[in-house]
Amino acid sequence: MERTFVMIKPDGVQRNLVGNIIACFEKKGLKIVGLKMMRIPRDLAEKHYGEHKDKPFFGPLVEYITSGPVVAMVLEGKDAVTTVREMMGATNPLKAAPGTIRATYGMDIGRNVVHGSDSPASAGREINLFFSPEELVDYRRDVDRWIY
Ligand code: 3AN
Repeated sequence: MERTFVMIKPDGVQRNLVGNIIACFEKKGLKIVGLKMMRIPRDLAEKHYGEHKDKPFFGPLVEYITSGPVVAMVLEGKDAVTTVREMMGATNPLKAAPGTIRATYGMDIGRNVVHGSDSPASAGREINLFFSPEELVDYRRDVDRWIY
């Protein structure tokens, strides 16, 4: 089974969307194997968004993501990376397909509520950045035989 890194960004926490967003992923069938609330230290934010360091929005992006607590999680399931990306919708909430998380809850590209890894390679990198191996829980769900 594939794993992906997902984060409810500071706007999602401030707007009381944590439960709704986690419920979307749970109801879909994804399994939570890691979950924590945290404040992102500046150096971790800069590493996480390293690929954007030359973009004009890099400074504001780091400011925003470190501005308040986030909820970080690792979700597991068949094609978890693509499944989460499809459920989130396009980066710009205005372009996100109706029914996606960003279309439902977002208004602005700089406040798009949720992050999800864009490839299995990014997922591996981001999971390692945010979670230690002991924080990830290996367990079996009987319900999986009804999901797959
Ligand atoms: P995604 O989160 O959909 O993978 P990326 O990796 O292109 O999108 O961008 C990372 C984050 O940077 C986005 N979630 C968004 O918060 C921010 N971002 C991307 N493009 C812009 C932009 N043009 N203006 C402001 N913020 C942006």
